[in-house]
Amino acid sequence: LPFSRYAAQRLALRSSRAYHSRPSALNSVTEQDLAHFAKILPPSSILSTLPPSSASPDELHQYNHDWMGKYHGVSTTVLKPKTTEQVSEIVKWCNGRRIGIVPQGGNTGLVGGSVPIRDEVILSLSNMSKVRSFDPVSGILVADAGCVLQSLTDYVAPHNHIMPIDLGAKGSCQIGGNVATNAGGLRLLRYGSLHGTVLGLEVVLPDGTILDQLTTLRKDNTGYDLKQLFIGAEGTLGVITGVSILTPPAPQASNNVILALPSFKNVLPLYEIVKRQLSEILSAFEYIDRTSYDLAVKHGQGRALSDDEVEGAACFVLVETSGGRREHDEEKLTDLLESLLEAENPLINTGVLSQSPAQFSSLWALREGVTEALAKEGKPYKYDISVPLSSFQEVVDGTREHLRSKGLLGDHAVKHVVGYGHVGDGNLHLNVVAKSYSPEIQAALEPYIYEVVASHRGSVSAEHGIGAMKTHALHYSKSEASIAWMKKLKQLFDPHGIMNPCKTRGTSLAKQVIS
Ligand code: FAD
Ligand code: 2HG
Ligand code: ZN
Repeated sequence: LPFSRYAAQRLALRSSRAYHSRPSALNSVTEQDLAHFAKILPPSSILSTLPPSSASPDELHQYNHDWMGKYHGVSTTVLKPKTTEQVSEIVKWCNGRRIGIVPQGGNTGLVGGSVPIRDEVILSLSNMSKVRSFDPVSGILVADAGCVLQSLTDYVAPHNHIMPIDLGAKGSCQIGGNVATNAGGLRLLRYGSLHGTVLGLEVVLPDGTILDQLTTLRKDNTGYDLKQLFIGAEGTLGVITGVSILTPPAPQASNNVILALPSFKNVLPLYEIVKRQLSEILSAFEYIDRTSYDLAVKHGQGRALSDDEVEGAACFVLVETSGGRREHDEEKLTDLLESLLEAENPLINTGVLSQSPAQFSSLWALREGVTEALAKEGKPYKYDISVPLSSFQEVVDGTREHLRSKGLLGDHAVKHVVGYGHVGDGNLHLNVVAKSYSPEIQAALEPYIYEVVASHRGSVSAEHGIGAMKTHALHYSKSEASIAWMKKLKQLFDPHGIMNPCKTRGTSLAKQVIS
């Protein structure tokens, strides 16, 4: 569709939406509720500002505020169950009393989905952190949802396995949170999405029913694959309490190289060559523009390349190989580098090959550390979008020019507009780093960016989800029929709207919590 018609259709949809359950229909936690929770959980698993607990609001701060400091809730009560049965009892009670629940993992989500809109109960999974079983032959791991991703990586490592997912937040995010957001991360190119690697889930439904789908079977075609509904549902359909996941064998050899490019135009032809030459050993192809690189270095993420190496670089690509034989992989990578550098019109200025495990990690840190660097530089507005690869740069430059035209570019307002991301997955992270969050910048960015995405028939959320941030933007990427069926499913699973209210298909209320 030409953009104007497409946008007009979308706008019409927007005004026609009605929601089943509004947060105002939900109740606040009372002292009586707390007394009931005390029958389910020991005192050490309840944190509440209500009597008799009387914790200070400071003690609840880390649960009420998100990783970016952009979304804020005012929950009075955090519950930390240890067992699935306890989760079930809590959820059943909240359903009967119409109390909203926000499931919370590591609280590293980037769309405001993990913190309350108002004063919903926060159900933290962090006390559910046991590995239930691991089969070193099949590589199938069954774990509590609250296991931290890094701890699972460490658990399977001695068995020569790795987790199929890896991301910068691995030290804090939990496997349940990863599944709830269908997190993508740095290994998706090689191992695919969690829709493929998750074999089974245990979920507590909004009425307290424990849905045991924790199978360890690779193949099971007995009817609907219900677990898929909870992967990426962002806690709006139930609480994930257990995860069965296929862990791949650890590669025998991993190498990486960072390539400096004179222009973004060279990224796509480079990707084609790299795919062709490295074929089965290519495991990541990640992009960072020059400003992202400079900010990563400025804020201590990874070791800077030398002045010669970065001279004239407009952007960088990090290529990783994972294979079965070190000499074979190194030879392939060296051949690739040689052919790139010796080409008549080289696509790259230079390439830096890691020579040790420390250098390997340091090169990765330049890419993985961008998110943290941007948070140190200012207040980031994050747009994780799917658009055609060829448009990555145009979208970043267009946004910068748009902000300039509004007089918002400069140290007083927007300091940087940067692009980085997962080229191999067609996923651009467009970040706008501001001095502070402000209504003027927000109004300049939205719906501008969503309209650009819609004009490319792209996705407003490639991997981080909808959360509280994009509830009003779903229609830019989903058809009216899709949204209608999402609503029907939500109504079916959660007729009282207690599970993560106002998220994913929420109300404009969600916008008001942005500071
Ligand atoms: P939370 O932030 O606690 O919650 C996220 C959502 O899931 C919320 O809606 C919450 O209600 C729901 N939820 C959490 N646990 C459960 C549960 N057990 N049952 C039901 N619902 C639940 N994301 C990517 O996709 N790729 C990346 O590469 C990536 N890199 C990141 C790097 C950094 C430095 C940071 C800070 C974030 C990054 N993220 C990335 C975003 C975030 O880490 C992921 O979305 C992660 O999967 C969230 O896990 P969590 O345990 O922190 O979940
Ligand atoms: C990444 O790919 C994460 O590094 C975070 O998805 C992206 O900071 C972001 O916007
Ligand atoms: Zn990402």
